[in-house]
Amino acid sequence: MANKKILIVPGDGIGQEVTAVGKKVLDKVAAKFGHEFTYDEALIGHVAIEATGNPLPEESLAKMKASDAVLFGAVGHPKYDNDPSAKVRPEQGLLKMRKELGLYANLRPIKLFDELLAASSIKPEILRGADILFFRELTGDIYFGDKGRKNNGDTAYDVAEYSRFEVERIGRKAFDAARTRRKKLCSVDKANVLETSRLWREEIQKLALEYPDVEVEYQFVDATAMLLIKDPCRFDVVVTANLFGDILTDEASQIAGSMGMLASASIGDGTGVYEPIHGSAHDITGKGVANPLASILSAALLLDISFGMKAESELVIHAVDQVLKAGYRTRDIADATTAPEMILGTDAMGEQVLSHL
Ligand code: GGG
Repeated sequence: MANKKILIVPGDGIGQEVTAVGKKVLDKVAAKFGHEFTYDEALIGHVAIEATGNPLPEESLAKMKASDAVLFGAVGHPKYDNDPSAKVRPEQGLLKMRKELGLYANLRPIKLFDELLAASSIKPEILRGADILFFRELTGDIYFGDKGRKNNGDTAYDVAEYSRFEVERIGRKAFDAARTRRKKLCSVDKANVLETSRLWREEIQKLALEYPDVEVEYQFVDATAMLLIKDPCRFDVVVTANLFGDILTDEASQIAGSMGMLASASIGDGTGVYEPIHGSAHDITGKGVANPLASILSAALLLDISFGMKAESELVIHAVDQVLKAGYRTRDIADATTAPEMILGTDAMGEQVLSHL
């Protein structure tokens, strides 16, 4: 039995809807295993800007630091998309949270549940057995470098920077993970063009000497984008920079059937943050159709990584598997063969998972 403080940070759009379901799953797990989970809530993103003018209020940050883990939803709002001049934006809250909590490693498991082979746009014979663990570096790169305008605003710049220690620490996590899996690591960069990528590759090559049991390959990001679709099963652990990881994992979500299936764990120096890789999806917000499985699977990662509760985490993943085996789908993972009555909304899908816990 364990006492744990979990901070729920729903954020914007469908983040609110899916995080509520993720929390119910944590509640049920606590009851079943005799744990005591206590919860608090905090604001981030657009809802935080509306309430306080700040996308990550100090109060939210303090609560995050004081928690054992954070279950997070999403940030974003369409009103900023067409307003490039907006100085305060929801995503600033997300980046600040990562930096302040030292969350330099973002783990994104791309796991295809067999039942969803038909939901993917990739051919089943290419896809079957795909199981990739991405390590996206999360506190460096072009996201955090100097940015601005010059030449009277007619020229814009974003500077990409990496230091050796930043590559070494995420590289080490990726190599360690590869050792527990199929012992293959692919390091993705653009070393034929970018200086940051050349430093990245140097550091990974140095680390590789410490892990002779791990087979390492180096790929350029453009080739990786192609190989993920052509031959996803060739990959085991993939480690890459912030921007490349952001883009490649959205692409790789199609291996798992939908963005709505992909969970993530952001870890590093402090409190771990667990969230779906999808954003706020305002086009479907309030309609009750968002897929809650990424939030539920994020809760499973939280139990495993932050609390060391392996059995609890596996039970949640098994429950998701059972629900998919029974044929239930949200509309993003339904296909032409799914009967209309098997297509569930957010809460009904959550209830199905809860019924298997
Ligand atoms: N749950 C993920 C989320 O809110 N994504 C929105 C976003 O702005 N993502 C940018 C990033 O992950 O760097």
